[in-house]
Amino acid sequence: MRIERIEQFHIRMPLKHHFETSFSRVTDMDKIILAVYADGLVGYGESPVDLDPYYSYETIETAWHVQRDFLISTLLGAEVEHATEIPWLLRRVRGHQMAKAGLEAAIWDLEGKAAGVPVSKILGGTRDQIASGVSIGVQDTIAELLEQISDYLAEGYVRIKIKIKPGWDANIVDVVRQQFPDTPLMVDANSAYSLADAPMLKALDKYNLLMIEQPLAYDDILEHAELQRMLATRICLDESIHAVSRAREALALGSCRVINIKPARVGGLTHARTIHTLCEEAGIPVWCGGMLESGVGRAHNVALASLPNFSLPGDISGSDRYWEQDIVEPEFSLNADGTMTVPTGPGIGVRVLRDRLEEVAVQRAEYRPA
Ligand code: OSB
Ligand code: MG
Repeated sequence: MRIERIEQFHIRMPLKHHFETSFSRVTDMDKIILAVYADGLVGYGESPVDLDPYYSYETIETAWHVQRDFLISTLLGAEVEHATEIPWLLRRVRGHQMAKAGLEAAIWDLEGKAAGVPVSKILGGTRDQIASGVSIGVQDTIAELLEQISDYLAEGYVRIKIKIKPGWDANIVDVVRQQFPDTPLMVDANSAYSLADAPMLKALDKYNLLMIEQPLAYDDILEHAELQRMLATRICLDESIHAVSRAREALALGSCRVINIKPARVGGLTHARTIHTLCEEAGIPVWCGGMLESGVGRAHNVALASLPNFSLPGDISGSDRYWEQDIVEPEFSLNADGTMTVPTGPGIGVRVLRDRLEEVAVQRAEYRPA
């Protein structure tokens, strides 16, 4: 297929409930949606960048710029047979993984639509349903946190992740565990600690957590290996794994026993699948993380999570956990057993609501070959 036209949308949707991590609190979600046109079809992808460079160095503005001035100009007019060719086509631009991933995702959708096959199947997915967990931010009070946990468990979520930060960590886990002794529970520190905090992290061993996500620096591999040797609880890496090479390093050094794969963080679904398989060969389970994506990014995440080594519940929650109305139909929703069904239609398998997309867009641009 020949890429004829590309659109960018900066969308903003108010969150039902603020989301606080160790690095920020957000009340709206801002993301970039890409529409790529070829052979009379349109494919959609999402770059789940934030307004600020706190989770990653990429922001809405850097991704918009790198896409507009470098990536989109490379893709327009290009003949592409498979989405797996995209990382190679875009290799001249270093880093900017999320900017690249949104474009690659749109081409995965296009490839699926052209072939009449779901993206999950092209990727090699084997599951019809994926297990759904929920990631709960830092709250103003412990009572609010406990209430949110009970509400999400009542809805059917099969795994609870709570965000921790200095002052909201072992004390909070202790209260949560008293109230929910058997719930599959984990914590995510988003790089809030250093090796000097090893005693507090070691003290978490007694709470039977599924794992501790990204306790140390956002780009660290070495100190996590040292910390993992000190802990009984598994370490899961998120931020540190921003490329296939970083996964190889972490596996070689024993920096973690689980990896959270976010396709956008590693440069797209092609690289995400490679990491999935490297981990499988190393006996390391993976799960699919989230970046508060709209239904477009969520659809790609669900497709990826249908691969066999995604054996732990991920952060892929129902659309209604985030906002009043999504930009796709049907919305992603939880089944009674805490699973989410992998769409079976061509491409991402959900329809993008064009009117809704335009309604939530705060900026848009369109590009054609020069
Ligand atoms: O660290 O996993 C994270 C959201 C934004 C940035 C980083 C993270 C998260 C989440 C939310 O934990 C997961 C989701 O529900 O999308
Ligand atoms: Mg995380």
